[in-house]
Amino acid sequence: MPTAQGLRLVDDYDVFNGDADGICALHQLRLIEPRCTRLVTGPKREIALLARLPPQEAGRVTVLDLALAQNTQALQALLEEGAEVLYFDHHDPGEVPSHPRLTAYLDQRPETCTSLIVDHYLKGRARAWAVVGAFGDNLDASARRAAKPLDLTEPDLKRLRELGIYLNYNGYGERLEDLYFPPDELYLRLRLYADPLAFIAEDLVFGQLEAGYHEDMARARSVQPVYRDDRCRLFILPNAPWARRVSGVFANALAQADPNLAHAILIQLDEGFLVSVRAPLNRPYGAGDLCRRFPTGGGRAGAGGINHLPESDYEGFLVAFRSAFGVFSQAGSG
Ligand SMILES: [Mn+2]
Repeated sequence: MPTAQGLRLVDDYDVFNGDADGICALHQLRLIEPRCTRLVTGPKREIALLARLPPQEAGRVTVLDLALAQNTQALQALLEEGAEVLYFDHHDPGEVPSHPRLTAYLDQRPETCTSLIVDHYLKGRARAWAVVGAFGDNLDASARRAAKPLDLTEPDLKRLRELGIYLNYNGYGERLEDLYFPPDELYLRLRLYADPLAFIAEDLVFGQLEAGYHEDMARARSVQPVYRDDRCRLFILPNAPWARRVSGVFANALAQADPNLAHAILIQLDEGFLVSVRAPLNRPYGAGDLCRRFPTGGGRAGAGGINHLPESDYEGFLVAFRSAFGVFSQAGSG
């Protein structure tokens, strides 16, 4: 429903990353501050979502879990046309525009995520969903810390962790057709639940994602690394929807199983590769920096990705990955 803002007819928008962290962050916010909005989202890798808004028709815009650096121009355009923007994120923001109508809660520390930033903003009033979002971003220690005051049993905590992983799993894939559920549909379904445990018990989403996750993970686990040393491993997955869906959660699972190792997961595309990098969980630095050395790369300290690594850059990437994390890397010898 458009509302009048001054003399403009505008809509309010919620713009969010289609992974667990983005979806849970929005859900927490709207549980406590309900608002009728248009939803803009996509697969996890679609980051530049602000450009989809019509600047002249945007009123209050809330942005969650999307790197500001990849949205700067669109953000400027929105602000110039009169939009009021509230921004929550934990990725590298680049240069943050200073504007009276922009309020930004940005925190790049590797132990936090957008759901936890929103949780802080809401003073913990939708905490259980923040826990799910943090588990989804593979931040187990932070999620467990946030869950302390909820006094959950270990089995319930484990279910919240699984929900985070499955929601995150659903967000991967290069295109919407790879996903089990479009992220906006997923959000609309979990929006009915203040308690994630009730969602798990009542909505069929959990069971469907659980089955898909285990099937895809079993396939991924049968793949052998093409490069390995004592500090890092590199896997190449085939050009298939299951591989695109599972790559991110597979990387997270590998990182948790061997927290001292760095991992790179490459998915074969028609030409080149889609890349996910995870720094060692015990030393969560350098992943984003490594990925940014390639034209379509980005990310944060602990986790990064390259949307398209041309075949001809493969050797260069392997060298860069090994020197960032491998046996002969500086960090490795230090
Ligand atoms: Mn996130």
